[in-house]
Amino acid sequence: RFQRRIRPCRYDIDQFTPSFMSIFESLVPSDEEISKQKQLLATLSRLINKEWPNSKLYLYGSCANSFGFSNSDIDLCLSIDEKEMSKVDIILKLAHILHAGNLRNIQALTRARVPIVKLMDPNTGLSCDICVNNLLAVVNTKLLRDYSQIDKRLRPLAFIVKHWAKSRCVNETYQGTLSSYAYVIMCIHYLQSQRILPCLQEMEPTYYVTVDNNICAYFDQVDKLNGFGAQCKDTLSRLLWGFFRYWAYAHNYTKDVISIRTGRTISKNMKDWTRRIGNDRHLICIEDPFETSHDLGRVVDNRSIWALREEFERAAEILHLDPNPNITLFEPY
Ligand code: 3AT
Ligand code: MG
Repeated sequence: RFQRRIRPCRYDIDQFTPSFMSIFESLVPSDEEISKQKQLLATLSRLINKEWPNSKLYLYGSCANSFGFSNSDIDLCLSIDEKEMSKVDIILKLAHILHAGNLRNIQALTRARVPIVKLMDPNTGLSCDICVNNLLAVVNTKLLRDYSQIDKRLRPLAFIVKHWAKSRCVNETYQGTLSSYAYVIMCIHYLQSQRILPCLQEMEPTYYVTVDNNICAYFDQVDKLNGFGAQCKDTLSRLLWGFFRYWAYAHNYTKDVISIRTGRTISKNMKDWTRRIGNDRHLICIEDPFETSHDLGRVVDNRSIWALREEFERAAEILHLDPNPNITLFEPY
């Protein structure tokens, strides 16, 4: 059913690039919003450092990886070395510290898979989640941001894909579809396959950290890679079409794992991701770049895999045939 369709190619696809670019521009946060985020980070750091002078607060996720929409919540991570305290105790104490500052709606969610404190800052109007010692997320945030600086087509591509996923309700991990983080990795993989992006983890490392026994090393002097993808002249709309065609017709769901760590696909066999183990079904396999035993597609189940693949196919068809792909692609599900 997902056989490759042989059709004449569409010659006018590039004409839609300006309209996709304006959608991208409408989603990007303003400078004012970014300075509010920094202000909130400074306020909270000051408050927390009074109590824990050796701790450090990091921005991570979409507000720091360059793939964040305007008005999204802020993700923060508190790095702290408190051997005597459990994560839950740290969360509870953190909530207590924040109560003493002028912050609102403070909630400590200690039973969540990743325990967090939620809060709202009345000065900036921003809401945020603070987790504790989740440093891999801080490092993968940096990797994504570094990739976005190499070729200026990655950011708009990932924004449009995220916007499509949100409009079509396939960006909901609790319903078996993929996280924003997974979609950005899928975009990086596609651009690596088109030689628009290099594979930073295969190059001589200039950045090196170890987090919870995971070695995170890669070439991070991305200013030296300017012009890397210049050979390929594909515009945004052509890349979008290629991205969806890849996930609709070209990816081998039975055998392959996408891996931006290696810059190619690797076999499910090699990772022993061929059977269901517990809740990990491995129906669409997306290797985390640092936590390599982690399949970002593990949330996908027998039902949602078909919903996802139908959406990839719909998107590919729209980009192929629809007279107004810049509108139809995002029609609410
Ligand atoms: P939105 O704009 O909020 O949709 P986001 O970039 O904040 O997107 P997520 O909410 O998916 O993305 O994730 C927030 C960050 O948490 C991104 C990444 O640094 C980390 N992260 C998310 N999912 C995983 C995962 N499965 N494994 C490791 N890190 C993850
Ligand atoms: Mg988020």
